[in-house]
Amino acid sequence: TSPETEFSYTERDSTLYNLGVGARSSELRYVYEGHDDFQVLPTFGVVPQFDAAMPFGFDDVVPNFSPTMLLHGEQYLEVRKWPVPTAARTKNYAKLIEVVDKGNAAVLKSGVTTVDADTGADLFYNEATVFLRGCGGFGGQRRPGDRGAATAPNVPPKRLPDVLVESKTTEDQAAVYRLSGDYNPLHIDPGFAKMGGFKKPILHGLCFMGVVGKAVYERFGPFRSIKVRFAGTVLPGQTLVTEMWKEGDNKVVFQAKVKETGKLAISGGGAELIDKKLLK
Ligand code: HDC
Repeated sequence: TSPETEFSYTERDSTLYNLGVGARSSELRYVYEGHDDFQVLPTFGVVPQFDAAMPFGFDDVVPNFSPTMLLHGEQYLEVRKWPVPTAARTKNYAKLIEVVDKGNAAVLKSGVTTVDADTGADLFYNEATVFLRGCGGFGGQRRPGDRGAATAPNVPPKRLPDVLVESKTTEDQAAVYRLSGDYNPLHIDPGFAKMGGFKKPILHGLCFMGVVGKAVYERFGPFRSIKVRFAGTVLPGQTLVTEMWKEGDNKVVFQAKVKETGKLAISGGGAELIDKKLLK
């Protein structure tokens, strides 16, 4: 476990995050702090983890690490307080969960707990999986561990989706999203993107997780957890088509495709819904 780090955010950061994952100026509850129902989208919970001090260096745990070859593979987020505060002072604690050897690549999972620095109450828990191309073959474990909802495969049922939502991103989506704390040059610097094997900068995984999470939240309401696999890259300006299936009383399984190519961007999506009556 790492030393704790502090991360504070304000209503301005909440609005900037909402804009970064596709909120429009017509959606006043996301962009105007004076609105009666002003709120930050629940996937904001992935933001504080970026300030956590990781208790390891990539070079210490995998061979051949290169920042240009790092891709975000999966993300699991627990939202432990509703409504999500639109401003808070937080403390963050990070841990290394596991490093999996996929042959060509390594898959590294880390966890970050975020608590309210003033009350000590839990706010968020995150598990991030990074896919480290060219870092495998070190003789490590081949399969990730099973940690319930954090690792559930969330296979969509065979029937047609119950709900389908199209969300167009803008050409400037990554340039805005990065201001929420992921300054990886892969999303803004054409030269860096080329070194990583991409013709141009690609969208942050957590940006399109936010776009898709917004669709899930707006149709199904608050969730206690959300998990995604980043199955394919997305370019700023492309349109995401989110397909959702309600399974039982409190689960939504979802995936998202890039409309322009038909390719999967998010697979194995799952959200565990909260009974709204419990929030009153
Ligand atoms: O799926 C491929 C891909 O390109 N996915 C999209 C990646 C992407 O666009 N991510 C978002 C952008 S990058 C980003 O946002 C970085 C960010 O700035 C920093 C994040 C920092 C987070 C830290 C927070 C604190 C790809 C390349 C990932 C895999 O494709 P292939 O190489 O073709 O793999 P494949 O042959 O299908 O499978 C090989 C084994 O790997 C497992 N696997 C596949 N995709 C995975 C994955 N594991 C985790 N995550 C994924 N996305 C497969 O299951 C397979 O395992 P096995 O051999 O055991 O079956």
